[in-house]
Amino acid sequence: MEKLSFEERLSKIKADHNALIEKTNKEKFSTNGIYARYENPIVSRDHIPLSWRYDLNKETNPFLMERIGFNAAFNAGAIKLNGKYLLVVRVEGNDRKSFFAVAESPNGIDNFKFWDRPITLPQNDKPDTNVYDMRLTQHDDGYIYGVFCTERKDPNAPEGDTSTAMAEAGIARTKDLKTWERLPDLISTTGQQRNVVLFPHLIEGKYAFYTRPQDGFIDTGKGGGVGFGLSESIEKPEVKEELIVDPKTYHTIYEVKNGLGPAPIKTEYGWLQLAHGVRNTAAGLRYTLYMFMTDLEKPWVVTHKPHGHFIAPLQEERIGDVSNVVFSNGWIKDDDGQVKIYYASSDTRMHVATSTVEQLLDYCMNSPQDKLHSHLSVETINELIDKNYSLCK
Ligand code: M1P
Repeated sequence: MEKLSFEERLSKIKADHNALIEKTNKEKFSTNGIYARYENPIVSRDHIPLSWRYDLNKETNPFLMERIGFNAAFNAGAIKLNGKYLLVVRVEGNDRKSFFAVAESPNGIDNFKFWDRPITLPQNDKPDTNVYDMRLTQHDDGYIYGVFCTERKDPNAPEGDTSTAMAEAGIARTKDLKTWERLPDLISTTGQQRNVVLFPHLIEGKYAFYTRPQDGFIDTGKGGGVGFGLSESIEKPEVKEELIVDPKTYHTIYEVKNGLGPAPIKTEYGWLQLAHGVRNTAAGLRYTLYMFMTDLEKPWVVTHKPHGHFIAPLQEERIGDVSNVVFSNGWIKDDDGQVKIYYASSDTRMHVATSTVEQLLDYCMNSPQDKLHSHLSVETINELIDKNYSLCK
């Protein structure tokens, strides 16, 4: 291939980058009628600004090499602020460290552009080794909270074990996603926590958290299930009791573990909840998304739960750094009831799916439940066939 000069290379890299960011995204036809997928991923490592990657000075970087490499951009929290759709993206460097960076779009489905710099997250006494998967909650107290996983080396790991980690829930708050105040990590009843989400209202005058108690870093052990607990204070967050809202269950799509996605969406019929479920396969773990609803006044009580998965990895979504995974920790409800569901595929890139509150309620309230046995699944299918019988003639 013809060797390009520094200037030619720079101009090509800039043109390709702008074309990617400005590419319009088209809705695909939705066969399921519940939500629609889109043609293109909305954020990927290729969206990372050039000024984070290249030394753009010809003197110090004559080959115009990438000086800092990025591996993935995924698992984003989401919020709409001042009319803009903002994602707090988990960006992972080639060095395996994740951090947070805001990507902004005017319409929530394309033209996502990273802000000039990543988020500077203040550290507390125990510095984070790695941070990821921030859930954003606009709380009644006026702050936007970001609850995320902070990972550090397990102090009890045997000598020579350089991979066993401890996962805890880190908490930071902001009003503009630019300046962040770090609060202490959540203290809870189990050794480890991931997938912790702050509920937007106080309950009995206390801050309420959805949790995911687990015994180990990967294995939930005796723990597992989406939990719920109250904390007297947010400045000294501690949940002394966790009740299980939605347990992991034998031979389901959440048989190994599950965890809440974004903060729930309030509707007149209850809270819409999005979560991920993990099952075993011969090819390893498979992560899919599922939905349920909880009671308006008692958001720890499940009222409706459709069977099986809501979104599973499809086609190119199935392949990536950690294949066969979809994961979501962000969605945005617009004032007109449109819902933008942000999900990552295979720990690699971000996608959007769109639906409405009305469709999601219909899905949750009118889809059959998982009756946990094959013969009962057949019974449910036959009920639908009976209902349709005269209509099919
Ligand atoms: O690799 C899949 C996901 O694994 C973890 O999720 P969970 O805590 O439920 O196992 C997280 O590390 C998540 O970031 C990742 O997408």
